[in-house]
Amino acid sequence: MKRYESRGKVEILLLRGDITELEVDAIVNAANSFLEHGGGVALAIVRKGGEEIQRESREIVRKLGPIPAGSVAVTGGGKLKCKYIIHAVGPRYGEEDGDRKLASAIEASLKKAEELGLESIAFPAISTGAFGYPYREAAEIMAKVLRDHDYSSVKKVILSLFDERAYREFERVFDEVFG
Ligand code: AR6
Repeated sequence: MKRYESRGKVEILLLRGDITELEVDAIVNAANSFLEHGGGVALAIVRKGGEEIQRESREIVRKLGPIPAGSVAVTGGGKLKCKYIIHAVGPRYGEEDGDRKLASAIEASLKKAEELGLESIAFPAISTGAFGYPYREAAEIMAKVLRDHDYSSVKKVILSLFDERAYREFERVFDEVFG
């Protein structure tokens, strides 16, 4: 575990492990535009949190259509130890405007948490699994958004890194940006 501070008042924690275990107000999911949670962290969230998360997700897409990369949708947390799941749609690595869309997905998650008046939020490394982003590039984008966000209700941001290499890459980048 490693602890940083953003803007002198917001705690940023890097943790190794499974995001579905965390007790926070909101867990961010690395979703696709159809909110079909078929693999990776999304599947882990539905497996542990229950099918209601998938059902609620489908209902959102049925009503609003697909969620574009860079945007978010919100469902309840099901059986997880969180009030909400913020489904953030990241870009696929190499797609047009990918970096901007990844930054936008992270910023939109934080904005949604502020809008809901939440204090704590946990992110996975969005787009670094099936969507192919190198950890280092994703970490640089994440660190900049967390540094520059205009915080209000959010006091604690956790980054949950699933494997050791992801953790090390994020730590290197976060040491540079926040150290
Ligand atoms: N806790 C924390 N991080 C995790 C967990 C977990 N339980 N499981 C995996 N990761 P991915 P993407 C890490 O593929 O690249 C899905 O099929 C994983 O090691 O989940 O944004 C969706 O439905 C990786 O570093 O998301 C979409 O179709 C990171 O989470 C698509 O994948 C993200 O990997 C989204 O692709």
